[in-house]
Amino acid sequence: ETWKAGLRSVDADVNDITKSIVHHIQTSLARQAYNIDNLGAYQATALAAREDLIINWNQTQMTYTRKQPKRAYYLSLEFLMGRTLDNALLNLGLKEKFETGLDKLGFTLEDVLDSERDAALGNGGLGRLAACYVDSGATCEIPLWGYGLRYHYGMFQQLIAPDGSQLEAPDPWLDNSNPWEIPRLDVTADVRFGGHAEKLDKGRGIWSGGQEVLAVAYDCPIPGSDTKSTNNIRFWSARPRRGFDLQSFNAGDYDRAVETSNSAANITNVLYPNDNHYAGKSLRLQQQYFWCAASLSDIMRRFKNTGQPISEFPNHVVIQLNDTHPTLAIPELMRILVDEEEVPWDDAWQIVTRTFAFTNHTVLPEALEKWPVSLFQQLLPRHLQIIYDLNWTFLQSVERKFPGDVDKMARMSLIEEGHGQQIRMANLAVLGSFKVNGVAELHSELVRTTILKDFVDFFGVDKFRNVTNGITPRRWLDQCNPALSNLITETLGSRAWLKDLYLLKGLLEHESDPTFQKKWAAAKANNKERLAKYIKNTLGVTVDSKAMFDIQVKRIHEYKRQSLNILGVIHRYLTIKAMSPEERTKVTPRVVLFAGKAAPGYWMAKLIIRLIVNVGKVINADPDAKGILTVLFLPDYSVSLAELLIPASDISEHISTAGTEASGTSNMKFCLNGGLLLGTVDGANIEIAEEVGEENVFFFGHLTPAVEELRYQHRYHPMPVEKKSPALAAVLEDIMSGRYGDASIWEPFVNTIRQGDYYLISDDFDSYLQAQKMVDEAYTKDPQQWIKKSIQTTAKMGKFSSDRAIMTYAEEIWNIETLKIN
Ligand code: DL6
Repeated sequence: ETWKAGLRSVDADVNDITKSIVHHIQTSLARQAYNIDNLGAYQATALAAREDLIINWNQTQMTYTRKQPKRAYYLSLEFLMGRTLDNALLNLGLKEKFETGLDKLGFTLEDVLDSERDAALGNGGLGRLAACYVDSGATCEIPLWGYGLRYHYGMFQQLIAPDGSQLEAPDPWLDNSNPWEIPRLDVTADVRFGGHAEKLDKGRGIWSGGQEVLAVAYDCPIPGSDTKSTNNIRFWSARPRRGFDLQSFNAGDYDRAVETSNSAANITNVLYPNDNHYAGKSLRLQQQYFWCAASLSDIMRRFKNTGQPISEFPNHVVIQLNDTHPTLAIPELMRILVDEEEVPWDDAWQIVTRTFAFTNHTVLPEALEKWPVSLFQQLLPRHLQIIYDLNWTFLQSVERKFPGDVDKMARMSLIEEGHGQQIRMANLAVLGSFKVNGVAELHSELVRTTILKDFVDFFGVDKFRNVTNGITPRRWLDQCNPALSNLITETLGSRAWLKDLYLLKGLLEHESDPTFQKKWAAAKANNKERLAKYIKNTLGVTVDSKAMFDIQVKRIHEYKRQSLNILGVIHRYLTIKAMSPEERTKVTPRVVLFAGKAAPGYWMAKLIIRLIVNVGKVINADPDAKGILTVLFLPDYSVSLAELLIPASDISEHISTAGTEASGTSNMKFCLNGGLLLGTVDGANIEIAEEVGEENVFFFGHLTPAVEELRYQHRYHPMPVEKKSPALAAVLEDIMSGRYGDASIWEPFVNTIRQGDYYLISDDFDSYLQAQKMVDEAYTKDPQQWIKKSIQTTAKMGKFSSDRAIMTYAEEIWNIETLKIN
């Protein structure tokens, strides 16, 4: 009834929409329609669209309450959402009508969409994956909620100083208010820190004292595409339990009273800007516990409302742990069950181990979380007792299975012994979960055979599996690339491909049709021009949109080897410099684009950015390279910038040292948009090649099994770069010549390659150049063939929809059913 009583559906009238926007300008924003800027128009439009989302949201939640399906919860410290308005309008099927409505009011939808600030509550792939998964959950009508933290400051803003260095500025993204969140000031949880824990009989305990912090819920509706199913991410914000520390206040110590309230609110202040790197900060542990405790209390309350006995918990609830960050949810659920619900210890452990599933996202040792026992003792004394008790029983069973294998026991223990004991979160996550998965075939295999091998021996291989990542085709094609999306829809005759990505295969019928090829090329050209315009507006640089666009965008990390790319660029530059003017006319013109943030404390990554910027400056100013090579670093990479860059690539680079990139997801985005892939045999690159055909990707470099041996060689039998790769030696020499700035600046970087070369730059350099040569030839010699490759690539990307990935979780891990919302 509410639905019919005046809210829009897909057949809404444009006048309704215009009225609703004006209504929000006047009443929600308290402004006049004739005196409103783009930001105001955006806010009013968002509020108008939100009404539709909320109606669907209510309907969805009501259905869940009535039908009590088993529900999945995705616990992720990061949700890299980007902008919401465009996505919401597309999913509601109302984009065109809003466009017309805004036009009537004198605004362009494009300007209005551009006024939205990105919600950057994540670092990179892991957080963006979570955002794609909730989109797919709603689209596939799965009862799936996300739980996260409402950071006041998102991912820092990246600025580039005149000398090329990265500078960081805060991202107070909530300053203009956030129309997409619904504060639930009545949905709260008390979260305790510190105090002391006492053990009672039968494993039970009491935890008291310390400081209590209040978690307050903010809900963000997640609409599915072309369905009423609208799920939720519940973000927690920290508040002091009482406004003040009353004791200090009464004692006249006002400053101290304010400090307590500040320290509580600090918990959700800022997102830690580390990607694939564990920093061990106490506040981060507080964030993790705050979020796990609030989420579990919420989940438990909802479960109890069903009236089911506690033993039924795992039949109604499944919790996916996005990496080890939410591992504390395991001892927290134990604590709730044993201490609060008085469930016997063994029964409680049964419930816990039927509730959690764990996704590992990296095998890099520097990313594995280990928390000092001393910190736990101070902040979470009861959880420490629970972990010790779990470990005691666990190690006994290891001993029974592998008698006398003390090394194995030491490796598998939840506690690492050393100068100070540390808690191994990955071991705890595996012990407490019924399934563990990696994020691409190769990665899952490496998880099974390296970091978790002992656990595979102990639990059996069935507990360990793979779910290859995916991306949502709604945002990553339909929304970001309307030119191509429209062409695909026109060619396939409907938009059904957006919810069944395998339908893209239908494009293959047209791959040789010159008219279709022309249209395909025109869409790419359009996207390149759009990007060139952005570059002109932001950097003041003119790039030739007819040149090949070669793009590498991702976090800056040594393992991702932006260094290999820039060294290759210098090689290209030196080759051009050595050519005659006549020879230069035969060079395939290239625009090489980089973007990505370095963790503020990652000195070498920041030096790599500085090198890229300075190499770009020299090349872009050199008349010898004019028109054939342009190199740019685009500052402040974000989801929105990715939406502009990805559709414009001819070739994109995914060139990590083999075995280091768990999956990668931008590789999928580029290929879905018809960009070809240049990469190593790593992560999801391998499965992309399997799907699109090896003839359509440019592979190079050593394979994973060779890596260990090569590293051994570097350590014990180093070979001078001059001997291994004269081409690389010439590049390093050029850097040290001072052409790009004083040699002393770059020396530490050059030394990483000359000494140790952990990421195997010197081993892969020549093969990289060879692959680049093949890219040049393929692009220049037969442009039509290139277009065909591009069509084939898009057409064969069906597997990489996050709908496929989320359905695999639902059917094969969560054992959960879809639920239609009427
Ligand atoms: O699974 C999402 C994403 C992968 O695509 C990347 O390959 C991987 O590096 C990333 N992993 C992390 C791990 N960080 N932590 N913690 O971000 O996950």
